[in-house]
Amino acid sequence: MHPLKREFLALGILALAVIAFPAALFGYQTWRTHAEGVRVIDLVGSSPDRGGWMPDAIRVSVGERVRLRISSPDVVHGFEIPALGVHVEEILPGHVQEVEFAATQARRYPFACTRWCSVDHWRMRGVIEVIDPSQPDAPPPTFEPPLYQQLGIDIDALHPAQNVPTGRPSVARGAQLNLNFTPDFRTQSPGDVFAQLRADSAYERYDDMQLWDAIAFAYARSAGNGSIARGAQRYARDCAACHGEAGDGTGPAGRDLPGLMAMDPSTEAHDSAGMVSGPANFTDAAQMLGANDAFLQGKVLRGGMGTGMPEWGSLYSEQDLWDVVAFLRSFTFDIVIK
Ligand code: HEC
Ligand SMILES: [Cu+2]
Repeated sequence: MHPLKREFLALGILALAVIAFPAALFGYQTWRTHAEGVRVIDLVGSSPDRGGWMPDAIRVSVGERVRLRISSPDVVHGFEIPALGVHVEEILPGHVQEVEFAATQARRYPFACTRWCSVDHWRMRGVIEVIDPSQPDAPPPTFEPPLYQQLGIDIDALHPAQNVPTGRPSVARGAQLNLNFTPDFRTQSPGDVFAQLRADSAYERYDDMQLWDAIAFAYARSAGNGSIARGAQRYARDCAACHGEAGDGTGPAGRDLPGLMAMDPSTEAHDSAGMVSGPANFTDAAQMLGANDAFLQGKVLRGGMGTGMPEWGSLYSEQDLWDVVAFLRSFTFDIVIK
């Protein structure tokens, strides 16, 4: 071959490698995206101290088919868009997990990591904003105010019960008593119910502990086994790292949280300035029995606003919130979870 010809050939091959191959790849990807009518979005999840979700805000249109290609450069994460029923159990470092969805409603869909990937894990959240191109300025959907607001409850106030049982109220013992009352625990705290029963002459022959047992039983019955069991799973996944497996507020991720709100020094962990510096202790019977379910649900829904208690209202359904609240009662009442 003539040396010049050889050079042209080499150049030709080089050009093919430099231009044609990437172009073909690009073309393939665009073809793949468009041919299937799917918009592909890469989502990278790192622990919050390394940046969290990137991107953490995604904008798509109503009805648009979206494929998320999720990967992790550091540790194992999970992924969830609760309101769309999208759930990925595990995102292993170095692997790409794909999920698809199409949202039919124009609204914000928060998403989150579901694994305790670091102490700051609960900050690993993002949002998918679904817009309707034909109505870009449509007002956001209105929601009914949560029960604690409707009842005018101050969820930042202390709430000790007037009376505290000498032992742990037992659902099993309460069942034996066969007392028939069905309080509304959403609006009445167990302490309120106790005060009413104690003031009622019909219950004179029962001692205080018996009344508490009966209240524990009435609570377990009204919440239902399924709700308490589902709440137990959520608690283990989302709360135990701060509040502790035993509910005593000593979880590893609960240390060194900002404590901006001074509560009662006798009931909560405090820093040197006397501020609340730790997660609530659910084995503190006085506080728990003095709170109705609307209070507890409100706190979980809204969060602590600066105390380190995250808000869960954007990720949990109404039922999820009541479930986890029902489970919190098992730290005060002796409930067998089936
Ligand atoms: C990052 C740590 C952290 C996580 C995770 C966390 N909490 Fe908390 N939580 C706190 C702190 C700190 C407080 C105390 C300050 C406050 O009440 O805002 C608190 C307070 C609360 C209270 C108020 C108790 C009372 O008597 O006033 C409830 C109820 C509660 N948490 C429930 C939950 C539930 C349920 C979850 C899981 C879905 C959860 N928390 C997850 C840190 C956390
Ligand atoms: Cu995480």
